[in-house]
Amino acid sequence: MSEAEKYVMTASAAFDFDGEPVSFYRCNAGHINDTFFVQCGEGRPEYIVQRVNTNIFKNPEQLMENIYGVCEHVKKKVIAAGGNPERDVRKIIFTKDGGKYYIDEEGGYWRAYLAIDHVVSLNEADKNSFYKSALAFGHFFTQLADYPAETLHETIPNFHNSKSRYNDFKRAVEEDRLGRAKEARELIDFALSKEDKCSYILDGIKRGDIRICVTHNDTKLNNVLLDEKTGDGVCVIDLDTVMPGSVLYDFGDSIRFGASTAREDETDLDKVEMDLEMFEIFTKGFLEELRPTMTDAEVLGLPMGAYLMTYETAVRFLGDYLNGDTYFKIHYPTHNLDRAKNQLKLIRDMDKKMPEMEEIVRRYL
Ligand code: ADP
Ligand code: GN1
Ligand code: MG
Repeated sequence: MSEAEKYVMTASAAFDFDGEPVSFYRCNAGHINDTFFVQCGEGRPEYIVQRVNTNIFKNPEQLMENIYGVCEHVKKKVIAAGGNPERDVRKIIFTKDGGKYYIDEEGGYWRAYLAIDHVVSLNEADKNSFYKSALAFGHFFTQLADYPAETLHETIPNFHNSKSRYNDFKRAVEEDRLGRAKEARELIDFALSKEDKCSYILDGIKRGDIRICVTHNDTKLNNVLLDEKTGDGVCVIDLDTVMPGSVLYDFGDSIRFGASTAREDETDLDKVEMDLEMFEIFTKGFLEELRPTMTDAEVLGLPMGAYLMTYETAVRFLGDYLNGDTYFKIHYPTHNLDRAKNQLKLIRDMDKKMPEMEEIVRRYL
């Protein structure tokens, strides 16, 4: 039994569930938190119980304040549009004494949500689900367009600052704490050679033609729940990184994950490519929702958004490998190295396909 599993049932008992928790199973999809589905017996709702990764989210109180604010805001939009506030937005469940967290005896922070029925969270995209995810993430962005951004805490500073990601990576290479750099020299040199690309979004923001809005910042496909039958977007989840950012971040991260022809940790790199048809499908859905509010520079910048979100993820995986795997959950010793190789293969492919990606977005000008 893992460290977190020891506390799932005690933590669950602290929340104001409809029924008493009787069983649980772990969800292995996310790389950050410990996530469990908890059952309360026949005919009772199911719940998501999560131990927050406080190694990463240093201020869980502020984190939950953000999430509560965002969920309440989205809930109002859902109700105004005649939607279902128990399904179309994450429902936070409080503890029996009204708190947003249960703290276990080792200081672990636990929170709970209502689980949503008849939905899927996918790790690989097909055309329909990818298109629907684009509409869902685009719609979520719209729902937050009037959210008071200044009230959001920065849960992870410089989260999508590509330059600072580059610098963190360079530092990890220089420190080479575990002597792992020698086995990844070629990969490291390739990653370091892309330094000049890192200022693209930052320069646009400085010029004012790329706006700062409230963004999700972690829009991979498994962070949106889709209806199991129709594939329609039901609810955007994983709100830990909702912070001010650029629309290019949300577009880019979805492309990085969903428009790849293989999973993020596929080790047969011949299988890893940027699928231009999927790129086009996502672009269509995303811009159907968001084009009217976007600047031309943002539309033109979408391919670089995809490029930089992939690049950031690559150097974060590789940096984490060099640092001794302290950030992302891994399932075997070289998992982060394999993920980095995979993401950098996608970068090589995008280096070739950039003209076609640019051609696709130009149609929306
Ligand atoms: P992490 O930060 O670790 O990615 P998430 O909040 O994204 O944590 O949760 C991890 C995974 O748990 C998600 O990718 C999704 O597959 C699953 N999950 C989370 N909440 C729900 C939910 N309400 N219904 C169904 N699956 C969920
Ligand atoms: C993490 O939390 P999860 O698994 O949905 C990470 C993202 C990365 C992603 C790579 C808070 O997302 O930034 O892009 O892994 N989340 C955080 O798969 O760092
Ligand atoms: Mg997640």
